[in-house]
Amino acid sequence: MTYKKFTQAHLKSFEKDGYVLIREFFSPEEVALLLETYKNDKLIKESAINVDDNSGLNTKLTLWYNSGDDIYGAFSKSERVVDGLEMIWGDKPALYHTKFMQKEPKVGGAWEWHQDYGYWYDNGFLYPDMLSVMVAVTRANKENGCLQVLKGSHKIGRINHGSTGEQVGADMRRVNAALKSMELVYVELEPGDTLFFHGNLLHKSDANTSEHARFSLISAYNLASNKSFMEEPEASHTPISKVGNEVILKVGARGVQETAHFLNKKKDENWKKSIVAPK
Ligand SMILES: O=C(O)CCC(=O)C(=O)O
Repeated sequence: MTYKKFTQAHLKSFEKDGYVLIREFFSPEEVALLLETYKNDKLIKESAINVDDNSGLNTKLTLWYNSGDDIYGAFSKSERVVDGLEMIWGDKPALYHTKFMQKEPKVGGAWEWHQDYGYWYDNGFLYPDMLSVMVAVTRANKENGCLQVLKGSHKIGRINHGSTGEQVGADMRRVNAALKSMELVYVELEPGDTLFFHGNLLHKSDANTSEHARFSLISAYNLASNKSFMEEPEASHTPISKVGNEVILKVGARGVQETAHFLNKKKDENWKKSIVAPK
């Protein structure tokens, strides 16, 4: 079996635009298995948190540290992803955390303009050598609130982010200025399509007003040498042990492991610093 590869052309796009979209980076078979696993995964559902947006809708996500030997880990540590990260950074990546995003039909909320590094900066990471990889588990389009990105906005550098209650976002004066000159792109994806995006790329998403769920697996990575000067999980600076591309189908429908450290809104005082809270 042959697998898609992250290429020099992908690297060029990532550097220029702050993101690169690779169609069918994961095969229909691999992503169908991921969706099936999620559907039967009691633990991942029980560990989900709800984050309210301004309009009363809420978006559900499960975030965990300590990626295990399950199907989610087989995706986030797969050699095709890690090889891409090594090309981007020229050095060893670490897996910061993994999120399973569950934007349910009609109720899945919006996410305000933000940069992921706008949050992670506050967690003590000195350099913005951090990025996310989003794998579409179901189709993502305008109707179900796909991701929107501002092409090239990673070059602006980090923008201040403000927060009140569960409302968080980038300084809108700067976002509005950027919107005047930068292209807004709706990232419409089919299952298995994968987006690598820079920690300083401005992005947002609208609510899911459609009848169709939008699920995605988003893994956040850090350059392993970019160790936080604050208390962050060991994994955030431990080089990833790559798993072979074939492992996804070999692991089969193994759900999230008990050893995962789930982000818990009630217990983790600083829960908001790891994710971005929607508007
Ligand atoms: O998937 C979405 O709608 C938004 C996700 C996002 O903004 C993030 O993970 O930083």
